[in-house]
Amino acid sequence: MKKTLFLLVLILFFSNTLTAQRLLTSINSGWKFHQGDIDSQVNEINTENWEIVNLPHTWNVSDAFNETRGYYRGAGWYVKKLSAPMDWKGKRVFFKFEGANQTTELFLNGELIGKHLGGYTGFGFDLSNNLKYGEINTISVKVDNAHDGNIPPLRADYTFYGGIYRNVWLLVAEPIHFDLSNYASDGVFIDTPEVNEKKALVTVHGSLVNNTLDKKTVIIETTVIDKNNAVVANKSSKLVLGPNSKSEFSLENMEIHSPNLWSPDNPYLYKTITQISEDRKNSIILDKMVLPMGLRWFNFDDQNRFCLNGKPLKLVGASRHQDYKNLGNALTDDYHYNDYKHIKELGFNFVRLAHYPQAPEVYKTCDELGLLVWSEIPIVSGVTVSKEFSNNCIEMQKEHIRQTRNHPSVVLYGYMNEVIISLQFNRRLEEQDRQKTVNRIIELANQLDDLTKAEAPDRFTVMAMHHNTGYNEYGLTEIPDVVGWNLYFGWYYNTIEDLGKFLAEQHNMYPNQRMIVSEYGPGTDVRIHSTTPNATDFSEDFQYVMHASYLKQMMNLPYLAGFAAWNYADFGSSGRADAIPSINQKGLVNYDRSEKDVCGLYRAYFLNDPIIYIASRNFTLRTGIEQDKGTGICNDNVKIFTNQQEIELKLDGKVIGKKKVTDHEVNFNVPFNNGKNILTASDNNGHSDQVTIEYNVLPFHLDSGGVKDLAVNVGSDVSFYDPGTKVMWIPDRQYTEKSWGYIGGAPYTVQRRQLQTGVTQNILGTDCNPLFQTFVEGITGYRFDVPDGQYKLTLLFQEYNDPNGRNRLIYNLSTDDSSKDRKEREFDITINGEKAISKLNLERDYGSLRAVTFDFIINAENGKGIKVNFNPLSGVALLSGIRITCIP
Ligand code: GCB
Repeated sequence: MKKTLFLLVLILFFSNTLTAQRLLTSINSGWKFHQGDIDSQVNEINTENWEIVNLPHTWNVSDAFNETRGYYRGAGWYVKKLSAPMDWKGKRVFFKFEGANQTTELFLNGELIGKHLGGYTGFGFDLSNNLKYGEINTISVKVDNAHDGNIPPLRADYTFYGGIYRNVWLLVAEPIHFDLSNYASDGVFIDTPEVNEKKALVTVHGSLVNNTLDKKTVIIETTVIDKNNAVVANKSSKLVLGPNSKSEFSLENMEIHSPNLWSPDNPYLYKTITQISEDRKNSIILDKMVLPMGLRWFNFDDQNRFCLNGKPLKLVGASRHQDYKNLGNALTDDYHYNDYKHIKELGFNFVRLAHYPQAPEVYKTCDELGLLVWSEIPIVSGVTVSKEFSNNCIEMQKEHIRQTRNHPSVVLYGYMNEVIISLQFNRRLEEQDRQKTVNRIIELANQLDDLTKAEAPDRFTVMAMHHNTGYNEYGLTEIPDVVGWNLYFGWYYNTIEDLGKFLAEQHNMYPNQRMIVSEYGPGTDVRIHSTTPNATDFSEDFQYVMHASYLKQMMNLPYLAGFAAWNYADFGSSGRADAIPSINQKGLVNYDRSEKDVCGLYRAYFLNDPIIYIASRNFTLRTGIEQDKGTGICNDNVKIFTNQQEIELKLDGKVIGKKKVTDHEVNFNVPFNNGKNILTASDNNGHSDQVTIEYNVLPFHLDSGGVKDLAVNVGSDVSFYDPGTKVMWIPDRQYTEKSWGYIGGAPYTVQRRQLQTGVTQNILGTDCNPLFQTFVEGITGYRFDVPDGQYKLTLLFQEYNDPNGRNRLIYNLSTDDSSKDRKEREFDITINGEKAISKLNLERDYGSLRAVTFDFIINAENGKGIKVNFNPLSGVALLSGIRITCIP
């Protein structure tokens, strides 16, 4: 028996030498590219002055992030020469695109070969009938990312980068081959109709194409091998293929005993090798498809829990967008791989590929690493009531499923995200139209659900919904197998604790509903820290608070099948004006994948290896005010995330305390000294973590001297660190004697869904939005009671009145009308009694929403310190930031 197995393996491996088979080559390098449409016939394009680019490529790498609103959405052309050798004649030659956004037309030697709609699924064009063999051919590809009301997504909180942003492949197959025209799928499908600990049944099916003019008899054979290359199942059958025909095949119920089950802890992959050969002795292999296969089964139990291989498994994960700092969405495979590897390293077992099908590498990686996948098509925020739109959605879902269903990692297929949100925010819509749209959404959801179940009967369907009663009222929650709730309690609305209440209510109303929290998390900027974190301040501290509470609540709800944090990484969203413009900052990691401290919390929750993590990696330079005069010590909180029971903290080798851990977190009040402070946290088993914090302890009173640089984030209670200049802008305060602070006025706040400090508009001319977005309005003075000497004084301003209104993003859920009806302001500034600026009118002189900075060299004399006065001539004065540096 062993001998036969060995022989089979040998045959399989050496069979390569006996094959004709397909050629698969990437065609990524050296494309000629032109942004814009062309004004000539396609066969007359002159590419002489075109740029040369490599794929993956997008044309929106910079303009989606610059200060001008919007980004290029239109046509772009790519041209490439292709030499087609004579021996390709009679074979099938395909160009396969893994994805291009969003409509793609391919021309061969000037002739249109095909068009594909949709930016996130793969597609292929058959060039065989039009190629000039033995000659150089010209491939011209027009890609267009202009808005198209009939192609989803219509509107969403992410940037729709245009271009051929995924790999392109040339595929040359023998005249007899696996079907290449089945929605750009493998053409070979693996089903596992039965899997349990004792046995698995595997069925491999698909279609064969005979492009010859002859009737052919072929053998189709599948061999399943394990990781040691041992054959564990094999089946073959003979097929007679008519001339120029397509025939289906199915090799059913191959039995594998005691299968090695695939799971996040054991992502064991078998290989299925399916090949076509002619039915004669020593025949060569005509086509061969090697596909990884994972054997597992999953379901939801009667308590709505997700179960894998018979055991409940809470789905803990994150969503991920496919873009990256300075690359847009044009990522090579390694970037995709690294992201999912990182996600796995954070302790997750689940990913939501929001909001669209991702690159083939992603599914492959998830199979290999053991990440359970929710994959979806991008019907985001709304639909167009048109036949074309619905048809495009249906085609997209078919492509999506056929291209990904062989991946064992995929357990959930989704088709809509917050699909009624546009209705909620479109108050002008007539009732009749609203109803029409709702009806269409329901109809389309049902169609897509049926389609998904028909295409992938062994997966569950899912839809992501936002906090809105409409989903229950319209019956949308009853269509998919699983309801995903995108919930931002404590960020966009209500309080953090309302999360659990909402889920409990929903569970009481619909006790059989399977639920996943499919999004949650606050916007977070690692430059911002706060000792009083609150919603909308973008501090890392608020990110811990919100994630910690959500985690605790979600882990304690047994009927909640799982959750996915929004988002694994910060991502491009050109309409946003958060702390970093054009970026949605809800990531657990930054846009360049450097970690935010909250990653430590997830590791502590979900990894088994000992984790001790001092949450201060992005806050190692701190500034604070001496607690009591003359002590030189500043008490500050330090948070530690851990999966250990008890943690001891030392400062410079001296024990600060030892504390029991609750909910994976422990806090210490640390008496920091001016200068370097070494913190060491350890458990009782010798595991530890160490961080050095450079503390700048400011004296209780300024008049005693010693302050060289004092920068204040005026109108804000958060500190802002500018990594460019390395300046720490500390929280503001009202003036008290011998110290510093503002006089008159108040920090600007606006009541949106939450009370927000500052404006949520992009500030031009700076990388430091948070510094300028917050300010004191109505300010009359600012004082620093510093000793005599020469100083540089810097004043920071911006005018928030935007006469053109602003492009509101629905996800900001903001009702900011602060710019309405405000009088133009004009004010004088005096410094130590001397007029420094006359009639400053920011709007008139600089325009609104622009960072304006003034430096002054001044003297503090006669113990009077520095006094800045703001004297309004019209309206009230404001100030965004102030800094003094001592000139030695
Ligand atoms: C949502 C959307 C997602 C947004 C997110 C946010 O509910 O589904 O696309 O990016 O909120 O950050 O507001």
